[in-house]
Amino acid sequence: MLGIAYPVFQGGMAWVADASLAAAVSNAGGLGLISAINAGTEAVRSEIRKCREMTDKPFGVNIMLQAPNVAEIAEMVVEEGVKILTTGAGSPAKYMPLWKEAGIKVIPVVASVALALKMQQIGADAVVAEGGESGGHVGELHTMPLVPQVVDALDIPVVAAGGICDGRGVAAAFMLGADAVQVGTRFLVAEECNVHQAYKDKILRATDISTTVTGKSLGHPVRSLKTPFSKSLAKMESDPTTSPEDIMAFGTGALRKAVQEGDDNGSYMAGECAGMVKKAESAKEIVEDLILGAERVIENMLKERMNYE
Ligand code: TUI
Repeated sequence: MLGIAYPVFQGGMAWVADASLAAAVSNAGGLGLISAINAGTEAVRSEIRKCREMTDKPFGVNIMLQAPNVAEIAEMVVEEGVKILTTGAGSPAKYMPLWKEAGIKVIPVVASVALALKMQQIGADAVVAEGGESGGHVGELHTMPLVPQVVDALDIPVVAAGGICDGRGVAAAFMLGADAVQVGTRFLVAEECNVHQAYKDKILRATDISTTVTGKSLGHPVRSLKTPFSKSLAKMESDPTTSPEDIMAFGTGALRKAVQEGDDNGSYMAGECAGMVKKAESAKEIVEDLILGAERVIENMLKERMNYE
């Protein structure tokens, strides 16, 4: 459907996923995605043009639907001839006619069966079913129960996301019925990923219990690394004298500060599998490890687990 060699999407991580990372993943045979949350519509336009110079392979753009300039971005991607879109943090229903008219493959990220069904009904080409193991804005369900329920409910392809970080996770996603996977956290440390070195170091040092979810009280649950910032945020949320506006103000701009400045008062969004990310590699090495690792465990499974000769 998308013209990619391997069923691996790179997450369209806000402030992180630029032309450099997206082109590297697409050149490796996966689907690179540029995040449209960035320094404005024109900056995203220029990343799209840059990416096109860096790869002749398919790539896409991720649109975060709560972005203030989302209507402008929705038009801009059509003008730029973008062929593949993913969306997150809401329903893209309003923009569907425009994008379908332009022949764009639209792949919304969903966190429930209800939204997945609605997306299929309004013409989505596939969905990404994202579990709460993911970094960033998360839903309530987790990958293991979410993916098979979405697969059973839909006729269109399903991409599994949330907690997938190596070949075992890719194989597990296929076992759940997914047609492809989306991986974010592991690409944070890719050589072609332009986040601040302090961000990469925090991911490389993370353990299994290094992430936490804040923002539930605001209706914006976000998974990030435990830092002084996340602890302050959690404390504000449990303090009845702190208003939601104060908490919002405290969180505003925190992701950008982490990504660009490596600031300790930033929000280091990351998935639960941060503890499995042990070394910096090229995007190509990551894509190959995901695919070859999956092949290896799938091939050995019947022999090792089911006593087949
Ligand atoms: O969107 C994401 N992950 C994100 S967006 C983001 S940007 C941000 N920046 C600062 C603060 C907070 C966020 C960081 N990470 N993932 C896709 C995703 N979409 N996960 C869950 C959902 C979702 C949840 C509910 C999609 C739709 C939905 O339904 C609500 C509705 O409107 O029906």
